[in-house]
This record gives sequence, C-alpha cells and structure tokens, in this order.
Amino acid sequence: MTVPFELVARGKVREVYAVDDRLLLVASDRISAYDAVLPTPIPDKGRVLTALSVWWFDQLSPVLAEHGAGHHLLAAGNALLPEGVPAELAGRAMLVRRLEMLPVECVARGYLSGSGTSAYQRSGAIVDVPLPAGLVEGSRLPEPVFTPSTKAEVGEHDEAIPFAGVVEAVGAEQAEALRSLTLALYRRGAEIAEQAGIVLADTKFEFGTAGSPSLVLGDEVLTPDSSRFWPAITWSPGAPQPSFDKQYVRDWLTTSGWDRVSPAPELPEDVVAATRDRYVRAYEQLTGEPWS
Ligand code: PZK
Repeated sequence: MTVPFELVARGKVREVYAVDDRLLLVASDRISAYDAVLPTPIPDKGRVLTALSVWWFDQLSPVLAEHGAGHHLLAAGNALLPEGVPAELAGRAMLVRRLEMLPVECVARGYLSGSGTSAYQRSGAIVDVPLPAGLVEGSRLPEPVFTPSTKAEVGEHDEAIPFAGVVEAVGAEQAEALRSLTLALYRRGAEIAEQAGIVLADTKFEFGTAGSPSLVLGDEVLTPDSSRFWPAITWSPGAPQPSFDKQYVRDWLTTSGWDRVSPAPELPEDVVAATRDRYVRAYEQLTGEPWS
C-alpha cells in the first residue's frame, strides 16, 4: 500500500506521516510479543486500538481541561480524514496536531508488575518512589505512582528515571504538571476500566507542547499496547497476571519451541481468532458499544 504522505516516524506496529502541518498516526494490525513483531497480523487490531484511543481522548477531556491541558486528536474516521488517505487506512488513522514532544515517557502504575516488580525486589522502590513492604507481582499499590522513563532508541528498552530527571529534561514547573496530570488521567482511566471489569495495571502517556493549551496529551492512550490490561475476574496477586489481550499469543509462543531470538513463527488461526476476539471484547467492555 502506498500512502501519499511523508513517513516521519515508525514504531514496531505503527507509523506516523506528515500531512501539511499535522500528523497522521496509523495503527497496523501487527502484534508484538516478547520484544518481537510477529509475522501474523491480528485482523482489526489497528482499528480497535484506534477506536479505543479516540474514545479515551473523549473520556479524558474533562480531566485534561481541569488541568488546563488538551489532547492532540483532530479527526478520525473515514469521512473526517484529509483527501488522499487510502481506503486501506480507514479506521486505523488519527489526524493529530503536530507537537513538540517532551523527551520523557509518563508512566503511571496502580499495580506492581514487570520492571516495577524487579525494581521493587531489588530496592523496595521504583527508582526514587518508595513502596511499602510485602508487595508481590500484581499487588495493588496503596496509591498510584508516577514512574517516568526515558524514551529509548529503537531496539532498546525504556529506562526508569527519577523525578529529578524529568525536572532536568523539562523544568520543575512542567515536571510537576506532568506528574499531576499523569496521575489524574490514570486514576480516571482505571476507574472507568474497573467499572468494565478490567484492571488497568499501568500505562504510559506521552505529552507534547503547542501554542495553547501548552500541555497536550499525544500518542495513543490507554490501549492494550500502551498499558497493561488484566481481566478483573482473574486478578490474583503473587504471580504474573494473564494479559487481557496477548495471553493466547504468549502461551502459544511459550509452547511453540521458539527461542525468542530467531524470527517468530506464524500464529495458528485459532490463536489469531482468539486474540482478535480479546481486542474486540476490550473495546466492547470498555465502551459499552458493539464493535462493527
Ligand atoms: C510523535 N511519536 C511516537 C513513534 C508512532 C508514534 N502529536 C505529535 N506531534 C509530533 N510528534 C509526534 C506526535 C504524536 N503522537 C509521536 N513520534 C512522533 C511514535 C513511532 C510510531 F506511531
């Protein structure tokens, strides 16, 4: 497929194109697991994640407004996109304001998981954020915490940084604003997810600046690719929690004999179908709207 716009950034499963002074964020149907992009696409994944982001931007608007902030979404959906956007991108593209992106990943955690658990087991803290004794993988934290990280180069992992690192990068005033807004957005998102039977364990936001409002929420928001979603019904601290979206993929890869170094194997069609179903169910459960 040829997109008649300049490619300005490319992630594992997404692309960004320049459209005059704006950007087009395109979500593919590609899926990653264990740091690899799998050769088998998940039908509708790009459309589901785009629709979820669009829905979350709307849900989070009041929180952003309370903080004097905005979001970058200008338009989404076939009819609203500029002329020249290919039909194959229908539903998978968001037209957004071009921002000066801030050089930090704004991570909020309400539950202990992954790299947070590793850090906690080493030091009782996540970098400079102390946590109480006795927590285990999957524990709910007494309060959500802001654990920012650097934006890693391609192929590297993000690295957690202390709050002072955010101050160094963006100044004290903006650092405080990022922490406060990140935690407020996470709290509201987790509350909405909880009502839908989904634990929003943690998430990563990216912000940029523009003329006005100064602080603008960018990127994708509260999708399974930027967050850990767990089914509330199986939440049971003390071991890794099943992922709402990728568990079938991880389980199958684990039993496939794949060495996690070679190119990943094609997924069998039942795993593809079950995984597509999980994305669609996440959308339907969260929004209360049927997928179609
Ligand atoms: C921007 N990325 C990350 C990398 C992706 C996304 N509104 C914006 N203004 C300027 N730059 C960006 C955004 C946004 N969002 C974000 N890169 C550029 C990224 C790779 C693939 F889809």
